[in-house]
Amino acid sequence: MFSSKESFKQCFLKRVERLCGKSFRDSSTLDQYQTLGIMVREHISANWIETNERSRSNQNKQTYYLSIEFLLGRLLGQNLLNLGVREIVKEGLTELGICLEDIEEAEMDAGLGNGGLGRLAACFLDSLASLDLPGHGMGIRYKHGFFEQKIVDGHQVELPEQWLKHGYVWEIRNADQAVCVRFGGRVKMAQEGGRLRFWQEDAEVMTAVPHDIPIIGYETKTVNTLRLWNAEPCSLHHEPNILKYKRETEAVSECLYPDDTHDEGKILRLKQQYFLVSASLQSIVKRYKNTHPSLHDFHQKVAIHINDTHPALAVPELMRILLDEEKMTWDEAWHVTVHTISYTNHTTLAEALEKWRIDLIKPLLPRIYMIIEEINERFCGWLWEKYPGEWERIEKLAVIAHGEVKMAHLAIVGSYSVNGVANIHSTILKEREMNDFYSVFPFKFNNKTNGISHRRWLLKANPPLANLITEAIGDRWLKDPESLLDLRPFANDSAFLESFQRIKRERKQLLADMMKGSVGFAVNPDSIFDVQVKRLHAYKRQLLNVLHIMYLYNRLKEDKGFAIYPQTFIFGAKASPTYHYAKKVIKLIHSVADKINHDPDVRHSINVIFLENYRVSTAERIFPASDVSEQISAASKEASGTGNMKFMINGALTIGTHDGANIEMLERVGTECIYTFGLKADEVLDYAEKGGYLSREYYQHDARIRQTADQLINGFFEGEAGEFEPIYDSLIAYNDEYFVLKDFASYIVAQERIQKDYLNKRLWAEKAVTNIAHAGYFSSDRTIREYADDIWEIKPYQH
Ligand code: 26Q
Repeated sequence: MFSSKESFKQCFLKRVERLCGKSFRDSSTLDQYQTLGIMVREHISANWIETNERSRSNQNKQTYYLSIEFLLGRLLGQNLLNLGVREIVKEGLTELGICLEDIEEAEMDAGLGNGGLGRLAACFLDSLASLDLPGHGMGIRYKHGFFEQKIVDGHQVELPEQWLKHGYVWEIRNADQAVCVRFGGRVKMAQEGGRLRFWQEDAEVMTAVPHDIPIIGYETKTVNTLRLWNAEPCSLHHEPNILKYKRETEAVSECLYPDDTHDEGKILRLKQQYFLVSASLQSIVKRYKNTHPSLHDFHQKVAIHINDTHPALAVPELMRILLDEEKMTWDEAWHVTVHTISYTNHTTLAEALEKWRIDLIKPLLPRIYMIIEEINERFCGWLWEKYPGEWERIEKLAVIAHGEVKMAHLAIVGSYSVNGVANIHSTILKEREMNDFYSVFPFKFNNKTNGISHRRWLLKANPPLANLITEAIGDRWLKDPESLLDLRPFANDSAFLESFQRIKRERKQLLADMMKGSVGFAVNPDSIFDVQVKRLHAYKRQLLNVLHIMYLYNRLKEDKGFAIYPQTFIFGAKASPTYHYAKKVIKLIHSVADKINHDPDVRHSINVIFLENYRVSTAERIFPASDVSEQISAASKEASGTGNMKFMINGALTIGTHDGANIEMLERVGTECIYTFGLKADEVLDYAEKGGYLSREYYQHDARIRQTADQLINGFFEGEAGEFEPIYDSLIAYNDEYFVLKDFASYIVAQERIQKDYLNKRLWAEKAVTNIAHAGYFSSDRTIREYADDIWEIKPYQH
């Protein structure tokens, strides 16, 4: 059906009518999208079946990537590209008077994630399939993904997201493979054949129904699976109040939790975590048992990866299955578990390290809690032998302490590999945050620097730039991203540079057109597009960016001799609904934007734009249109960052701190091609250990800081009095935890370098192309190869 334009057209016309029950003329864009989706699904079905059969046969070792988030975005366009049929489809549709891009726009984003961690999981799935590796995702089919953001009078308002409202063509509901998940009840125990047997009684049972999404590799026959679990009532469960039971069950897969490091732990979140883990492990074990009666060699055929600690209950759940259902001894079960599970840490922020109070976890998961206790006791006993008498050290390492279960400790003790997501992050884990564990298990710790799917973030998001690159160096980079290094000589090639500049200008124009609708005025596409798009969080320091804009405004107003190259500052960010400080920063961005964009003295020099409802599909338009990428976290706080890589591969230059993967970008492109500034990670951490620095001194001694900080509270912004006081206080009264004022002067200098360099358009383009040439290392293909070789020990399918 995709073999030629003609056969596609015929097939498409026929299918629209059959599937939608209307004439082609009357079909809507949504009808056409759904038809095309079904055609793609049918087209790949033989390969999906084949990949599935191979994985069922358990000949190849399989990896399962457990994640509470998968931020897929849209799939149609990427699937067509990966199948190599996008051109045929596009031309065929054009002849039918339809624009493929319009059809692609009809797809809702699958936004089952907050940010970096969830999008990383999605990029990993693309790379696994594209490298023919046997790796599958497992997650939750949230009815509502990450909230939809509306801005009302400069304030964020959250609306429920509805990605399933028209159904979802990419999923197959496999009710026949449903499993039961049990909560609560009592643990029963009896002697049986010389050993203790445990089982649960009076538990609340729910059904986990898998919805499988095919993950189509780029120009390969591999079609892996993302299995998303839906929570549904179970006929086995006897409950007098059926409506209450139904409501409570469905709540488990109702909503994605915001990454709310400020919210108190919610029992429902714990339920979600166990639901994901228990359903996934049961289905993995079931599949393994098709071919292997015993689980003694399970770890040789199965690798289970936990994406942060959210699925860390995989450790006790696998133990439960091996002990209670497979009747293994503790030592056998522990050997299999620790050799099956591997763990990635994504943060060192103390407030983001998960802990669950015993009084929450014990009644909800009584058998799991017993097993965690046993793990803890054995681990502490082992530590006691290793460090006799060192109570303090043992207490720090324990899995259970002070009435709480520490999920990171459980994950480290119960796995064979613990990795950070960029060199500096892994070093901080080893030398500081997890140093005690590193002393105990040095062999578990390793680094896997993050990567992005270059096929989504360049090939799909920026076709003209992808074509230009292919014309220059051929298309090898699509499968071998590090061959983008072949572009290096083109950084001195005038024709190439001019084409690059033309494409960048076109992408900026498109973004300006898109913004016009929402911001109400035409942004100058020749201005510097300076962009910060990411979750809103104090450590990411959107505030530093805003204070710098306020400083520029003040200078432009006060000094008529001061001129700058026009710069448009673009923000996109969602704030967690209960994170009040973050919401104030969103309001501040709007207040600054309002003032500047309406001021005839400055609006031709600077503009400030806030893009509402930032998500994967808008990100795909933003990166190609950016000149400057803001990666300005307080050093040591951003584990890696992945947005930085998406900007880089689209030829934006980074202004950034020595943090996360920025450092590895700098190592590749050199100091001339990246604008670094600010404290180093060690400096930040050393200050933090001593209780911080004296921010008030910076306020007193730097007039630029004083002026902008005072403007937060002195009526400079009309409207609600005292609105930005909490921001002012965070800087002055609470000692500026994230070093905004300390890095301020250095940030201004870096911005001034940008202003100067941008004047030389040719030099700027050379730097941009150098960045693209070195971006191949940051492809998730490289990252996934490293996971496959060093952690999971999996090999590609031989088709
Ligand atoms: C915290 C407490 C209780 C429950 C949940 C959470 C929670 C949930 C989600 C904490 C953190 C997250 C998400 C974290 C995240 O997205 N981290 C980012 O991961 C990226 C991929 O590795 C990195 O590039 C970013 O640096 C990191 O911030």
